[in-house]
Amino acid sequence: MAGTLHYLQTELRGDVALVGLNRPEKRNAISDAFIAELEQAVDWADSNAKAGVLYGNGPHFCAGLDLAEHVKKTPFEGVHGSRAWHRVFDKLHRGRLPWFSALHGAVVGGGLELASSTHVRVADASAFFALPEGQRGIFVGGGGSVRTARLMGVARMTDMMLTGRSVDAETAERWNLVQYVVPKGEALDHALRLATQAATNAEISNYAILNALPRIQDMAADDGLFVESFIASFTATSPEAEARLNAFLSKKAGKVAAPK
Ligand code: 1HE
Repeated sequence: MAGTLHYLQTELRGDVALVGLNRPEKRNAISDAFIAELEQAVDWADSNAKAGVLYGNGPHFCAGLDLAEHVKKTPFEGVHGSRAWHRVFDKLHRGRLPWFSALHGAVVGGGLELASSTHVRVADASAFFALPEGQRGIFVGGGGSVRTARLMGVARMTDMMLTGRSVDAETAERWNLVQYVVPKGEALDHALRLATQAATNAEISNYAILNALPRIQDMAADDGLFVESFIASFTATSPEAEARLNAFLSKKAGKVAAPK
């Protein structure tokens, strides 16, 4: 897989799949062919890794939808394009692996929708976030109205889309768009460290975290508690859980550390 794609760079680092957006001359703008390759890369990562890191080559993470390609599409082609983004981003968001994104420079439009499909976002101090769809005469089409709106809330997303406002990394962290802000140039290393750590978790726990938490959030409280009890019991009775619990009880597993 490594080196066989045109728009993406893939590499395995231990149990972590690194996927680099690699169309820097167009600021990693996402075309149909780009989305098709991203699907291949996610499938490859699912089969070969226990966690993934997404990052962008060049001065920006991602400029969003390839507007040069989009302007030539019919409305129905646009629908199919949007549905392809949904399918691929859903593979990221509710798939097998925890995905970490390393963000720098522009994280805009579909680039922010892509980042919203990863589970943990690490921004460096150069990152800025915007949803310029309103200015371009279009709407979000890569799952932003579902995922990005759930992260920062509808009021903030409405403001960003109506006013074209761009927000910096610190604001994005306050708004729950990203979980970490690190110095310029350090996002990839930081995301890789986090992914390496997550890759050591029990796979069944990671799967439940990725697939159950967002679904339970969308349920009524009573339904969520009921579903939670079954997932808790199912994961706790797995052989891997038994081994990990016994390792702790026999003092062979690490304790929880206080934050530094
Ligand atoms: C592009 C794109 C693109 C750059 N589609 N070609 N996204 C946007 O509205 C963002 C549009 N882009 C920008 O605002 C800027 O390019 C950036 C702030 C991201 C970067 O600025 P800069 O100065 O580093 O680069 P540049 O000179 O503007 O761009 C370099 C080249 O990339 C240039 O092409 P060139 O042939 O003149 O060299 C740009 O035209 C090209 N380029 N961005 C196509 N997006 C599923 S729905 C999602 C809806 C959306 O994503 S809407 C938001 C679209």
